[in-house]
Amino acid sequence: MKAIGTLGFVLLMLAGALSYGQTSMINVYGRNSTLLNGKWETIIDPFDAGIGWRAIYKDAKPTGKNDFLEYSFDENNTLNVPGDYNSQMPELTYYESSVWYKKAFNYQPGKNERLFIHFGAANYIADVFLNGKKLGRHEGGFTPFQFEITGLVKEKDNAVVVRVNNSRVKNGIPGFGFDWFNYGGITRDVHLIKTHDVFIDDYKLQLDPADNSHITGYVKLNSAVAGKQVSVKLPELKIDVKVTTDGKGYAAISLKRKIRLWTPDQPRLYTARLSVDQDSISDRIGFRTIKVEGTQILLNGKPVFLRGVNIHEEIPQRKARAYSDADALVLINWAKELGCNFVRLVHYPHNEYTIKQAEEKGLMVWEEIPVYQGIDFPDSTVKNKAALMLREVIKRDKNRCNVIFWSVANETGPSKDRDRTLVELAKEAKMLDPDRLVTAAFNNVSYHDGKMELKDSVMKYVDVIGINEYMGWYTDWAKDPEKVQWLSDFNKPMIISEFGGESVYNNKIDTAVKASAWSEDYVVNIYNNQIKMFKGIPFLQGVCPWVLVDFRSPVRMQSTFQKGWNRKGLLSEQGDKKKAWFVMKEWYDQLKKTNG
Ligand code: GCB
Repeated sequence: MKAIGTLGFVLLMLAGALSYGQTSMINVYGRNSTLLNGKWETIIDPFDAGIGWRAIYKDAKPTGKNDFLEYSFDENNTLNVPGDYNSQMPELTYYESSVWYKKAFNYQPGKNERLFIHFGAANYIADVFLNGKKLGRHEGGFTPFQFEITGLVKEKDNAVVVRVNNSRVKNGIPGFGFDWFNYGGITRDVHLIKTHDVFIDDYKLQLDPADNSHITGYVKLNSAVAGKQVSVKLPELKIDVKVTTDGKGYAAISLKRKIRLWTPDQPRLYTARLSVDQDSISDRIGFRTIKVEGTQILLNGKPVFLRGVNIHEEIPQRKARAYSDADALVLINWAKELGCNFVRLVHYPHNEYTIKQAEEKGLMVWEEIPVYQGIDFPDSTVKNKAALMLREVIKRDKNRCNVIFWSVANETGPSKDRDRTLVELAKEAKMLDPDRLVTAAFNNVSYHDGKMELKDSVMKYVDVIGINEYMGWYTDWAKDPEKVQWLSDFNKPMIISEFGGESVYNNKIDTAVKASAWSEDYVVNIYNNQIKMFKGIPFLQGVCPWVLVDFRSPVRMQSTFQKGWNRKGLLSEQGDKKKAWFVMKEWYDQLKKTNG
């Protein structure tokens, strides 16, 4: 493993002190695991009264006739896991507080077996208990965590109790305010993972950035045992080798093969199987390189233009957070239909199904941590929380070859504390994953006399600059779009990571009512103008319309058109294609023809 620098070490230590959940082992879906999904019994606790003397986590039962317990889990009050709680009961629609969950399970331990409980994500703070004992806490709504429960678990009637609280917190990531729906609950799969004493905690397999026929990487065991033989097999490449761990339980992998590279047109993946003793893990791995050279982005050594779209993790027709493979398919298929080769998954790490569907279908991915507008940068805990999330998502997804960017922020206003935090996060991402690109979405271009100037000292520290600009919507054009001149001192690729405008599906221009706002034609005009402008930006290497589909947002309170929805979707909340969809699709189809 690459040595971690002092900064990394300090961040890891501090982050460890904040979150008592263990960082999740990699690739739960490729392990010996069972799902603990389904109906969980629940208690709704708006005042957080269950943590004090009521001690809901003890899951107590009345001991006699005069024992009037003021709570009880029971089979008549259940919620589905995975799934946000807001969409499951009308009275929870705008709920932002605690819900207690309980699931009973039995377990037959095997010899030398270890057991872990693993949560794909719970928004925002989760406190986890097993049989009345606290296992720990995890903060952050979009990254995985786990607890070892070997030795605590019984053969019968185990009760895992989780308090999930989705209150927005000032020093949270994200902070108090954000433009999406605050779905709370156990929003992703829960697994029980069985391992043996020694198991593979982490691994990486990738292409050497300097040599397309060289697979490099490592395997890392859960414990620092030397001399363990780890088998690495990729049958389609006729790889069947053994590597031996050093005193840190780490073994490097280095193999020469002729490989068919992963590309958006031919997203080739290879089955990989790693094992040590009786413990094994399987994955599907793709190989590609991603680099920046001057103002170009090179995929497998060739310049690529990113035809993207922004996606939130929501199924609008269900007014719910997306959580399953079927949900992932809906979102990813829409992006494919639009002609994309790239998706920006905003503004937080999405579930693994989505990343994998994108990988299989040939979509490159921008992953982001929720360092969003309104973050409380002066609070000293904020940087550590953000660093921990970054570490959790990089650990989880570093083998997904379609992930090309780690984004450390979206639209944060410059200040000493912000600058320091973002620079450290960018360095941290590079240190943890040196061969991927680091980016961030900035919104502070200065527009004057028809000139757009990239201005943010942090731009120096990212590989690719993302710019969110809303010309024609939040900002006036002031000049013909094709004449807008973009200026950058950075000699780096730029992506327009957001642009667009709001319209209601089928809303025709009504000039009698104010201007022509909220109409589809108004937004078509924005898109046409944007495309005219894009054609003249020399260092532009990709665009991402905001946003694939209308999404729920409590801050969108306009009562005739928005009604609680951000209407900048290319699709309506029912999936109807708005006119702007066709503008984008036509341009993307042309680009594909000319650029491949
Ligand atoms: C932005 C934000 C995005 C918002 C969007 C909007 O710049 O990054 O989260 O939803 O603008 O619609 O205003």
